[in-house]
Amino acid sequence: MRILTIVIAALVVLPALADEPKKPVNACANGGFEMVIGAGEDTEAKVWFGGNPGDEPLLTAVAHTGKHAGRLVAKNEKTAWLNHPCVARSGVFHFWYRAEKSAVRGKNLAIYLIPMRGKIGKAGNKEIDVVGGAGNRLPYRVPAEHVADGKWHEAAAEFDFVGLGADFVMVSPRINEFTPETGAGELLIDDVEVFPDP
Ligand SMILES: [Ca+2]
Repeated sequence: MRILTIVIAALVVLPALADEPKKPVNACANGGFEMVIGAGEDTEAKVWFGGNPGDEPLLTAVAHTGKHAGRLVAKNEKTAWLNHPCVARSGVFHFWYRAEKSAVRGKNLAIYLIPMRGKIGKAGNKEIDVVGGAGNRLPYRVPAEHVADGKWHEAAAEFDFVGLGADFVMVSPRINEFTPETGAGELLIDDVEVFPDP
């Protein structure tokens, strides 16, 4: 009787384990900005790289989680940019942002997901731009009502760059690059996730 009980229990438990969904893995190694940007080993796949006009710091302690978030600052119409490569061709893109300032009601603030060809960190990798004008990017544009409201906002979108022949994606927050308007602005970003389709 005791043996029979154990066998029945095992038959019930095993299918439940097999059906347990796999936890999605974030393809962005440093989506939360907690690996501090610096020169050194194997940085291409891990760090954010970019530039603010006037060399304003690209990190801030005003974080959504952890100790750091990314920070773009433009004091005029010059471009502020950050890039982080993540290995995915299609899937779900998810992130948090805070729009600190915009001289043009958010119209100069954007978070792009860029389809890329080539190998991360190797010479020759480049944006796939079939339609021209960076038109193959997946754009997220910050709504006017989020500018200077002091809150973190969440955004997510599905993407599919398989048909473009993408090898990876670049997560690319921007001020004043391919935006409908340009001007001064400040944009924070944190907790970036890219979950590739299986
Ligand atoms: Ca963080």
